[in-house]
Amino acid sequence: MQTQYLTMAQAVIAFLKNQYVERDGAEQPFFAGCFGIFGHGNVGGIGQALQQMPDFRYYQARNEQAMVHIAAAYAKVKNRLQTFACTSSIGPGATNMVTGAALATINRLPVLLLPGDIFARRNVAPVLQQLESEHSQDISVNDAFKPVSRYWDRISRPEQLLTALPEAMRVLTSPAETGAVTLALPQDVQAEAYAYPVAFFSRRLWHIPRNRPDRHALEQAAALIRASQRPLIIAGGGVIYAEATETLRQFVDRSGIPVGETMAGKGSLSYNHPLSLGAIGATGTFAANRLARDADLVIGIGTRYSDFTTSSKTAFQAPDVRFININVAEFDAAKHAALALTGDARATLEELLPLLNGYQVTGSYRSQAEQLHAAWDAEVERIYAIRHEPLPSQGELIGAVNELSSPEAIMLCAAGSLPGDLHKLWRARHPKNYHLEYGYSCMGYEIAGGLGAKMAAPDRDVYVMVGDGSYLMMNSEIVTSIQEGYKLIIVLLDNQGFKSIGSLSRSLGQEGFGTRYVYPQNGVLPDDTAGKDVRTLPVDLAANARSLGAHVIECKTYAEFVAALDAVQAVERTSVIYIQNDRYEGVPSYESWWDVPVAAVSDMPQVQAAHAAWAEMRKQERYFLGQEQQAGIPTTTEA
Ligand SMILES: Cc1ncc(C[n+]2csc(CCOP(=O)(O)OP(=O)(O)O)c2C)c(N)n1
Ligand SMILES: [Mg+2]
Repeated sequence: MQTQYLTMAQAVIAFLKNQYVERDGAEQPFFAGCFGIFGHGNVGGIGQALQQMPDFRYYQARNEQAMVHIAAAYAKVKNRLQTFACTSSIGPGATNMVTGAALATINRLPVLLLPGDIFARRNVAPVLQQLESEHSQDISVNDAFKPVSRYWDRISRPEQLLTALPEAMRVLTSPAETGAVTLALPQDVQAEAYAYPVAFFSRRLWHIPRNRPDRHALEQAAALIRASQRPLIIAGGGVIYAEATETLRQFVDRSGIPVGETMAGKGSLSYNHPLSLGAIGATGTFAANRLARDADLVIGIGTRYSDFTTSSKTAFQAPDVRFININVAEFDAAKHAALALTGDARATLEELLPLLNGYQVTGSYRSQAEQLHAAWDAEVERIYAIRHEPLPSQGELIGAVNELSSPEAIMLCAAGSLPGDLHKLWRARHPKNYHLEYGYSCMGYEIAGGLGAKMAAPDRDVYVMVGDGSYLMMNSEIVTSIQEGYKLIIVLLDNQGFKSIGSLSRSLGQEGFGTRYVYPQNGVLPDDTAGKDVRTLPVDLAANARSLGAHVIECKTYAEFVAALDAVQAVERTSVIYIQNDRYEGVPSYESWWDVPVAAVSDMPQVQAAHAAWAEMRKQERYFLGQEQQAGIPTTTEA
């Protein structure tokens, strides 16, 4: 057997650069390179290997969490067919990646994490940054990755790579299993050498399948659809990852079944299709939510039915509503006691189409859907046209970005009040136009994610929409975008704190406590009852962005904002458009609900009132049990 004497770390990189994927005949390398931050836990191992193999491009990040976000966003834009590896030192460098791992796993996005780990040989322990345990020497902080990884391993002998790396690739490239994969690499073993079989480093092609569902289930599904009176499609992220949007459009055109979209699925159908109802669920439109309420058949495609999609299980109120779920993951396909079509979204819709030959929803149902579509469009128009003063409203600023950005652009966001407003208001013109990380809704994803998106689609303009809270949590990758020459257009909306949680807090009767960025008064942070009677902080976010190398345009009015969106086109590097907006002028919710617990006991009458309203809404939450639906199943605590 031919062997090659390499360090474990060199073997990792030599293996990774030879992994390719293929779907529908198109081949590409699975890894676009490696992001990393070096410390004593990886500098002499993976760091040395990357230096020796410059054809596997190394990128510097500023924060380990951020680099995982970059990789996840990149993978999302690439429909999960390509990603980055991420290398960190041991200890804090490693645990900084845990949040990123959770985000990737929840959103079903492939990322490969290579945290350094404590010495396998142990004799010099405790090493710098080592967590010691008195009852085991086989524990390190990297064990914290286990619940947030789809595959986790620790490489304590160099030859373990021979079985670990293929498993890592199997999971990363599996449409159903994918998420974060963590290989903890002890710092001593990284630098140890071993005679690896040369065959281990030969080019390997991973075929990404388009699995087809069981034939019998397909026939049953066709029969259920034919028998339904008020069917509704919920399009989730799986539609976009499977590149099923064109097939979905055909399916909708032929059947007349209207479509509501989840956060990850928005853009599945162009916003101006007459059967597009836009966003569904807690942040949905009245169009989608009204049809969901009375639907007798819900066809979920590539959705995992988060509480935002189901309005905390209150969205579907028809007593005998049934579900058909098309999903690559059996786990998601089975949700809500559905008829499970376990398979790729595109392949499954292709199989279903001929079985529905001649089928159409009734004319009255179709025209109801089309009227709702038009009515919703008018509502968007109304909100885009608000000119709030002195500070503009978020809705009008979203309208300006939507209308003044190229239709080919990517708009990206993750947390705050923006996601809900964007879900309702953004007019998605292509499947990548609307990029929301809303599985984890992680403050700090925005700028890092924007960089990942831009690296994945350098020909598209990338608009990062970010609140002041998220901006303060992680703005460091502005520097990386400048270093690597990827231009981001960052729209920074400053409302001096948490508009989102402020409004949530008020809805619970709590007056926005702890959500404003103001000085304390008499040892307490003022809430919304203090009104304007507060001292604001001397923080200058525009100057902050400028100090990181960004081109900054500060605006005060809607007109200046519009001018800035135009001016930014001529700038070559990452730019920040800074504007203050109103904390209270919000976009309402439309016939939907989200279950957030309210204190059962309080001295404040508003909290008591909120609790009573909450208890009333909870009665609408449903279990879906299949054939015989049961409404009004008592909860254990309030039987
Ligand atoms: C990492 C993280 N911490 C906390 C939260 C909870 N949270 C959701 S939105 C939000 C406030 C966001 O503030 P900002 O970015 O200014 O947006 P705004 O609400 O003002 O629109 C918080 C704290 C979160 N989603 N992510
Ligand atoms: Mg804010």
